[in-house]
Order: sequence, then C-alpha cells, then structure tokens
Amino acid sequence: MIPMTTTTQVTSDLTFQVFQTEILNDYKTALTSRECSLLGRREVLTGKAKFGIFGDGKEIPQLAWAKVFKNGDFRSGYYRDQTFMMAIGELTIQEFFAGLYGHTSIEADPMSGGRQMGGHFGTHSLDSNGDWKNLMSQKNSSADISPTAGQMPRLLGLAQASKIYRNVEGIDSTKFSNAGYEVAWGTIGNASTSEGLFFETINAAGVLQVPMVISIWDDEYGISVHAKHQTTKENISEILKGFQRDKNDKGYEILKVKGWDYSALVATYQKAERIAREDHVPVMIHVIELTQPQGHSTSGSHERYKSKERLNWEKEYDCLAQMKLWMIENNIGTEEELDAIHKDIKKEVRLGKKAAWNAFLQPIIDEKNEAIALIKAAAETSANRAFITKIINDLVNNNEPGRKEVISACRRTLRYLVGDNSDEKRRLQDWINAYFETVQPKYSSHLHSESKASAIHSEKVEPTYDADAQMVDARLIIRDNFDAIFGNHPDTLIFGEDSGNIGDVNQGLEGLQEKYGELRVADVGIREATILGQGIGMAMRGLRPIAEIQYLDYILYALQIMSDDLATLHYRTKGKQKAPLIVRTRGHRLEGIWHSGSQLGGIINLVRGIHVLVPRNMTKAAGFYNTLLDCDEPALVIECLNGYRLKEKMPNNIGDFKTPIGVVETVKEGRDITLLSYGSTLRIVAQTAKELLEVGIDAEVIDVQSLLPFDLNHDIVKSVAKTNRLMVIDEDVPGGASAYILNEILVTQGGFKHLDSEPKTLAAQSHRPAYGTDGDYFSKPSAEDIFEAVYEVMHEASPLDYPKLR
Ligand SMILES: Cc1ncc(C[n+]2csc(CCOP(=O)(O)OP(=O)(O)O)c2C)c(N)n1
Ligand SMILES: [Mg+2]
Repeated sequence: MIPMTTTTQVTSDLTFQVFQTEILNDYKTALTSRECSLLGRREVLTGKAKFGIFGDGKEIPQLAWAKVFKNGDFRSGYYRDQTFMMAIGELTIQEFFAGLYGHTSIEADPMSGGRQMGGHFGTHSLDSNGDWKNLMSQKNSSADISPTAGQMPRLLGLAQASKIYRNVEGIDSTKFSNAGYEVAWGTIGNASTSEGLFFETINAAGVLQVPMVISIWDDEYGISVHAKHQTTKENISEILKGFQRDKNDKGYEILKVKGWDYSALVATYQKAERIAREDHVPVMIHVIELTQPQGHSTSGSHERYKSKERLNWEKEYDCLAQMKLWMIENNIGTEEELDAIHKDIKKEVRLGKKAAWNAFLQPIIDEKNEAIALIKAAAETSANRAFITKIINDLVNNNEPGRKEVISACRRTLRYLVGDNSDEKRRLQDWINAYFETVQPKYSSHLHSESKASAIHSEKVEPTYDADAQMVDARLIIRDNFDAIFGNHPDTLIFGEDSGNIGDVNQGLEGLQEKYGELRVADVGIREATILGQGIGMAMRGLRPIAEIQYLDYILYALQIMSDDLATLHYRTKGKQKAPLIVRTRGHRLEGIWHSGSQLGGIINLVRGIHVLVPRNMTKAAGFYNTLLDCDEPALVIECLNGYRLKEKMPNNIGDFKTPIGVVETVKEGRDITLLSYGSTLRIVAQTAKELLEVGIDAEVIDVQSLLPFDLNHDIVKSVAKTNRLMVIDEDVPGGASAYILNEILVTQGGFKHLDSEPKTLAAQSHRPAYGTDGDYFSKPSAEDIFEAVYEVMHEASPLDYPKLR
C-alpha cells in the first residue's frame, strides 16, 4: 500500500523497504520509458524509423494507473501510453523499438506486427486459432487507432460489458468477467477532448453508469494549438462540473490532480478504481500540468510555438524531475543512487534498441543476399550484364535495405532479362513469386477472420414451412427470429434508438424488452457513433451485441468509427483482437435527401473488413442474423424499410434457417440478359423481368444479397457466360455500388470475355433523392427506367426484333 501523502509515517523498516522498492521500480519504469522516447526520436531523425510519437512527459500518472489496473480490465487509450504498457508488463524495450521500426512479426512487435506506427498499443485477446484467450488472466488493452478521440466510443462498450456481466444472468463469463468487477480505463489528450466523440461518450457513460475511468492527459497543447483555442475556460474538468454526481443525482466522480505529483496520483487512482470497480460509477481524472519534453512528435519541434517561459516551466515540472526530487526528499534514494540507476537504464535501453534493430534487419539482409546471388547468376548469362551490375551494386552497397529495395531490384532486373531464356532467369522469377507469397501476407493478412468461424465457411440452411404456413407481415418473421436468438444465445443483446420500449420503429422487436429485460433489449440516446462503439467494446469482451442504427442515412455519424475502428481491428492486430459486432439498420428506397437509404458505394468502400449484407426480404435478413451468430466477424445488415409490411410466408424453423454470406441467388432464370440488383430495388427488377417477358425478353435476375464479400463462388459470371449481356441496377449514385459490382464481374470474374453487348449500369441521379413518390420516381431507377434500359440493350443487339421504343 502506497502512502497517501509524503508525510505518512513509515512504521517499520520492512514497510519502508517494500515501499522504497516499489517506488524505485516505478522510477525505473519511468526512466526506461523516457529513454526509449529519447532514443526513439533519434532513430527517426537518423532514418532508421519512419515516424515517432512518444510518451515522454506523461510517465508518472501512468505508473499510478498501472498499480490499480487488474487482470480482466481493459485499456482504450492513445499514443502517449507507453509507460503504462511497460508498467503492466505488456511492452518491453525491444518490443518498443520493434514497433518503431515496423517489424512484421507479431512476436517481435506484439502491438500490431508492424502494421501500425509505433505508439499504438494493444494486447492479444485471441490465440493462434482465433479463439478467445482467458481475458481474466491477463491485462488487456484494446488496439489503438490514430484519429483523436476515436478510442472513446469503444471505451464505453468495454465498460458496459462489465455492467452486462454483473446484471444479466445465464452468460458464460469465465474468460471475460468476474461479476462485472472489471474497469475500462480510457486516456485522451486535452486537445482531443474538443472532439464530439469525447462529449458524446462522456454523456453516454454518465447515463449508463458504467465502470469507466477516463484520464485526460493535459499538457495545454494539441500539437501547436494552445488550450485557449481548444477548451472553454481552458479547463475541461471545470466545464464538465455539471456531470459531477451528488446526493440526488447520479453522474461522474470528477477528480483533478497534478501530473508530476507521484503520491497524489497514486491516491487519486486508488480512489478512482474503487468507485468505478465497486460501484459502477464513471470517473474522470483531469491530470494537469503535464509536459512534452520533445514536443509533439518527430515531425516538428515545440520551440517553434512554445514561449521561453513555458519551455523553462516544462523543464522544471517535467514529471520525472519532480519525482526524483520527491524521492530524494523522502529518502527513497540519494541523487547519486538515482543517477546511477539512470545510467544503467540508459545502457539497457541502448542494448534493447540494438537487439530490436538486429532482429528487424537480419531477415531482410538474408533476403538481400539471396536476391543478390540470384541476380548475379542471371546477369552472367545476359547481354544486359552492364545494366544489371548497377542494380547489383546499389543493393550490395545498401547495408540497411528495406524489403522494398530487395524486391524492386529483382523485379527491375527481370526487365533486362526479357529476351533471355536461362535457368538462372527462371530461378529469379520463381524466387520473386515465392517472395510475394511469403511476404505479402505479412502486410495483408487478417483483414477478415482466418478461423474456422469465418463467414466464408457459412452454409445455407433453408427456411422450411408447414403445409398451411401463413402469409404474415414480414416484420413478424424478424421479430420471432430475434425472440429465438435472445432465447438461444444469452450473450446476445440489442440496443438502439427506440429499440427497447416500443420494440423498434417497425416493431421488429415488439414485446422483447418485456421478455428479456431492459439491458438486453435497450433504448439508447440519439448518438450513433457511440452506439457503434458500445457494440465494438462489448464484442471485444466476448458478448454478441447487435447495435441498431435507426436508418441507413444516419449511419454516417457512425461511419468513421466503423471505418477506422471496427473494420480495421482484426487487420491492425494481425488477428489478435476481434469484435464480432452485428450492426442492424434499415434502408433502401426511402424518400428524401436525408432518407435516401442507398449510399452503398460510399459505405462499402470505407468498411472493408466488415461484411455488408443487403437482404431483399425479412426471411433473408433473419437468416443472415442466424448465420452471423455462428461467425466471428463484424457485419452490417440493411433491412428493407419498405418490406416490413409486405407479406412473407412464416417459416417453421425460426432461429435455425441461415442465409449464407457471399452467395448470390438467382431469383429468375433467363437467357437474354443478366440483371443484377439487391435490396428493395431487386424486387422492382424481378417484377420488371416479368413484364419484359411480355415483349419476348427473357432476363435472368440475380440477387447479389451480399456486397461484401461478393459472390465468392463466382456464380454471376456463369450467368453472363450464358446470356452474354449484363446490367447492374441499383439506387445508389452513378459510379457507386453499381460500379463496384461491375468491376467484380468484368475484372475479378473475367466477365468481359463473355459479353456480346456493352455492359450497363443503371443507377439513381447524382443528387440525393427528392421527397415523395414523384421525387423517388424521378430520382431513382423506376420500373419503366429498368424496362426501357434493358429493352435498349436488346434493341442495339437486334433492332429488327426490338424496334425502337422511344
Ligand atoms: C481526427 C484527427 N485529427 C487530427 C489528427 C492529428 N493529430 C494527432 S495528435 C493531435 C493533437 C492531439 O493533442 P492532445 O489530444 O492534446 O494530445 P497530446 O498529443 O497533447 O498528448 C493532432 C491534431 C488526428 N490524429 N486525428
Ligand atoms: Mg495535449
């Protein structure tokens, strides 16, 4: 136990020794971290690493935080937290430098296997099979992202998971929770509290009363921009005072502490921990008077924007300097002893750096040597020897090459060998091909799950029907299916605007809150970004959340979090973290500028890493939910808003039938032209295909169903090979999702070979749709537009059979 103040009496030698050892260990950790920062900057300035952003000036509060961070807890922070990661034993000196260099081995750089720049931290939640490790026997950090405040929405979910585990019965929580006694700890820079995501998260956590502790590292600056441009009154805890809880109202506990005052920090973090862990009350710790000894990052110098007075103050109040003074004052060590420790640490950091550099470089040197031998051999038999010799010399003289230099030398050599036909050339070609096979995955693997629960292994289970099955309002199929899901999977829960009490705006959840409780079928505030974050955080702690975004158009508020956080999570951790979150929304064929429901091109191009599913009816949608619960990947499911009241036959295997992911469905066979669409527009296309039959045009209609992943079996090209004509129809802007689909078929699937007519897309107008039925008619492809566009293709192919229509 650390004394609360510097004046606490030490009662025995033994107590003092324990106390002294612990403080000295802390000091060593802080010094190690600082020396890493200093040396790290030099590595960047001498060209060994690309970019550096470090934790100097923020060391001491992180020691205090690490003391109260327990197994099972989670961190969601930002790039200043290296001292904390070291203090909890999750970042060694060598790993720090491996991250700085971008070492592609996940063993060498456990944070991201070289995928993220240094300073982006994370721990491993998954084993090598992609299965959950026991998160209760380790300290956990969710993987950082660079957008400032982007860590906040996820933090909310990490905290809320504890609340769910504490209050919902029947969930197997062995690996994830002990009765919800885990705290989610966030960090954010003072300037980043200007972001909307910060305020949205703070409010939501206050409403939800979750065990979240947010530390604000306040150094008065955000790069060069002073607090006076960032924060009203230049004081974030002052302006957030209204969140402080009191006798009558729940809220936050707000604490303020100086970032260089070791003993006060220790006391503050102990207090924060107790309040959050025991009582599930969110806590905000405003840590003031922090510094940035080396400035913001390796990209600039702070002398340009800080006054002399400020720079002098920062020197004096450098938290390490202040800790040292305090230690001397309290007889923890003499100046000489502390200096000797510092000297040892400097040496240790230099050694660790060297080991990291050698481990990073050696495999590339081996590859370089192999490449040189092969290029040399090929050069000897080539007439272009002189040119190739230059390439060889450049590579030989490069003592610290990257993989880029190695492989580009080989590839450029091939150009000089183009007329040769030697075994040496073939060996070089084979080596290049093999190189890509082994090296490319180092940079590109794990965008999606590579486990046995990957969605690409999903299999179809057909809905089955009683002989006298009723045609019902389709929303009842969705509702009954969710009922089955919540009944069968205690770890599932859904939350969204109007999802709880009224059972969502289309009553797809009617009556389910009463049945499953307010925590599992929940209303939330209007705050799309943190709805998403809530889902991400809970999914990272073993739950199966379904985050509901009321309408597709409003997903734009959450799109940044989907794109930056959810979509990259598995990739940026090289498969060491996952968030199998289901995002439920409704869209398609809505009417009006902000009710268009169709911005799919924008979405699919920003969320690679998330599956995007566009079922044409509620049975298909329900089948997707059932499939997704067997999988370990995130997905967005867009239900058809105009489909809830259409009639569908009620299956008798609700909860069990499954729509496979990445598989198209042919809804009408035909021989003249392949028509592709999805969602609500598919229904118009299918209807139009019937009308086209009346003029002798037999169209094949295919429902894409799954935009990401797209037609894994390449079934569409088989259809094009039969019909030799192709049209993609959707309600997105021109060049949106229809262009993506066309590229998939013509380029990826090689469909161009089979075409007898120009391939076509039919999309909406470039502007957002105008309001009302007529607005829709003149904004999005109508049945007549589709009919005429298809007819025109047939007219061009055979004008006599299909005379001009207009
Ligand atoms: C959304 C976004 N905008 C801008 C940036 C560039 N940027 C990186 S750090 C930073 C300043 C952050 O300052 P603060 O939150 O006070 O943290 P500090 O670095 O001072 O610890 C900015 C503007 C970014 N990463 N993300
Ligand atoms: Mg700052």
